[in-house]
Amino acid sequence: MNRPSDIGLVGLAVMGQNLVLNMASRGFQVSVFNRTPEVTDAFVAAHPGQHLAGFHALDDFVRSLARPRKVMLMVKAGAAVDAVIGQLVPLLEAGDIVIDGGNSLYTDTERRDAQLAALGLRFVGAGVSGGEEGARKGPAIMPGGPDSTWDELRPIFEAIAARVDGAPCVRHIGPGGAGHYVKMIHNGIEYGDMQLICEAYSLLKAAGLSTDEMAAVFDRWNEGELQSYLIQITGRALAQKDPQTGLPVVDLILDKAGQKGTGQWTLVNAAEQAVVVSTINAAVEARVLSSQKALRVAASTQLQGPLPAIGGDRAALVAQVHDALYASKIVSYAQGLTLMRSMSDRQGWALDLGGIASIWRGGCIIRARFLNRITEACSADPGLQNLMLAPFFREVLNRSQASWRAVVALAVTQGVPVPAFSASLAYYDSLRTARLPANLLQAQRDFFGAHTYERIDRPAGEWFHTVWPEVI
Ligand code: NBP
Repeated sequence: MNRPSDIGLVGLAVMGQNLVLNMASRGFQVSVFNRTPEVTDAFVAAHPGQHLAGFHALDDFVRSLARPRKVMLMVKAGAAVDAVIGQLVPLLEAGDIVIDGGNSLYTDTERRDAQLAALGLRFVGAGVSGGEEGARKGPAIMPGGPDSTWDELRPIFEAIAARVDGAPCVRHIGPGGAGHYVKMIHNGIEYGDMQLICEAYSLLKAAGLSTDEMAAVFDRWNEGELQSYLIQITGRALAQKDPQTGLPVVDLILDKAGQKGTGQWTLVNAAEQAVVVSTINAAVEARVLSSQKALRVAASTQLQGPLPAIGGDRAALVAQVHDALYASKIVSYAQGLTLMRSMSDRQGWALDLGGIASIWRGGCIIRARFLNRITEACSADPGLQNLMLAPFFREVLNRSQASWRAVVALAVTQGVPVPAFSASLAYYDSLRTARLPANLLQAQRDFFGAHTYERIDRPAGEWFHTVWPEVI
């Protein structure tokens, strides 16, 4: 008989298997269970000599765990999580901990947290980022849930998480659904980063760079301020050749983007709080429009516009696109951080934004050199209202804005869609405009609805109404 297991994991698909192997490789004894028992058997058989114990019956699985029991779920988000919780609850005792490591919607996590707390059980929604490789070699982990669970989970999570400069990429994010919420924002930001990179690619392509030349550009960018996992894999993806045709694989991939919903969830939350996340919004909508391939093909023969063919100095264009990408990325992160701050205030979560940026430096898809700068900016000014006003980022934006404008203007005149570049630039310009045309908007509102307005020559909070001429 094995010693009691340190943790149990339910759900042996790609993420679950790799997390288990990660835990076992750190010396933890892990019990595993999968709805389809053949999967459990095959997994355990494929990894002899590891600290693994497979079970076909959930009660045996639960009995094998050290107390307080820690059961981590890596099953499909949604109904499967509720189904597994329903089966586990009668087998658990007060104080046991259920961890949902999937991409669950944070409101579901809040509901489950309350449901289990009422039964004396502890529930932790933990965002796990980094895909298959991250799960195996070290993900970024964003656990929420009650404070009391952190001491219990910390040794395991710190051991399996990615490390950057010796620090593990995990920290207790906050109570309830805070962990899954922050993972959702991480994914929203990931959508923005990916779309911005695709827009840069689209412009370079329109300027006639070959796929290999673009691969070299991304490789070079990965040596500088844009250094990040997504820039790195973009270079690698562009360089990849199809073995059958010898053509670049990217040229053979259908231009229809998929999505699983975390980007849309971010938009819904932003709308609920009236926080602008225009870059993420543009990224989500770009995926939606990409998926309407048949409509786009039909429209391409009916709606007129220039056929993109960007001439001129290529090296200069590459430098400008670099600046536009970096500046837009800063805007996207500024928006994501603003959204997290707003939610933190609303929920009383006390999110540590600098700390969150620091755990995103390793393991996860958006890992990037510049996250250090976000951590620095947040610690230098904990009350920072907008990342774009932190000295480091303000300086980058000020020095990039001319190139950024040139790139967006060029894209517009050439008919190259750059929704995320242009949404980011519009946010930048709106933020730096001391007097927006909302004076006219207020006049319109007062005209048709007597909504009243404040005046620039009177103290704030005094409201006025004009008797406007009648319109028939
Ligand atoms: P999937 O999301 O594909 O889920 C498959 C697992 O869920 C299998 O173990 C399956 O068991 C189990 N399952 C299902 Br489906 N319905 C069940 C039910 N009613 N009762 C019990 N088990 C059930 O796996 P994944 O791709 O490894 O992802 C796991 C979680 O991690 C998801 O929430 C995902 O969004 C998240 N995530 C994934 C990635 C990634 O790169 N894949 C990255 C980060 C986070 P079966 O074998 O019996 O069908």
